[in-house]
Amino acid sequence: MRLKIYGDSISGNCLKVKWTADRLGLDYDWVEIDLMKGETQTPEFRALNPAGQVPVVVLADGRPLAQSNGIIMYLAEGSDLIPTDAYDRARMLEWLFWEQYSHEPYVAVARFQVVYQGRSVADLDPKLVARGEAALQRLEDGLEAGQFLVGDQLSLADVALVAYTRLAGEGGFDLARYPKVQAWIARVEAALPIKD
Ligand SMILES: N[C@@H](CCC(=O)N[C@@H](CS)C(=O)NCC(=O)O)C(=O)O
Repeated sequence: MRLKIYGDSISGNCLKVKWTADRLGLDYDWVEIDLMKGETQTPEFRALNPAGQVPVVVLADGRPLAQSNGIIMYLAEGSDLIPTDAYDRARMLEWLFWEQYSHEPYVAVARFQVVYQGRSVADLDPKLVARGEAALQRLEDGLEAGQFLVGDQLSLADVALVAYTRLAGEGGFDLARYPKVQAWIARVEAALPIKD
């Protein structure tokens, strides 16, 4: 058996896993799961991930693993996507935890509501928009010191955070207000590489 990645191509959380596997040159099968059709809620899928969410991977030995950032940490173990220095590695984790709690719930959710639920940008909850803008500003400030989020080397922090940041415009955010973020998106897209 080889690695299987269960994901929906509309989901940045799933694409993170794909880009990491591609960058590492891993052999894998991509299994497309349509979350809009409820395919994450079937008994078969919930046997893989009781949380009923993509992404999920099934390792070559049959063990399943969920949570995008947990999966990319596992896949990238020992690679140059994880800094060897303990402090830099912890800073990468700082970004990964922040992404799931303070960025994705606003930047990704705004995009989801606009693109997939048909809500107009003007009708988005102002608190959601304000928190998304704060997250984008936090990224802008975080890019003051280097080319990538942890110094000058691409790490999983960049892979995870670029996933929804590059699509923030679809949720009504104006990326032109964050020039360092825009330049960083282009650098990360080229480094992975990300093909649309
Ligand atoms: N914290 C999880 C979030 C996963 C998640 O929210 N997955 C969404 C797609 S982006 C999903 O499967 N939603 C379907 C559902 O909740 O029913 C991760 O990083 O993997």
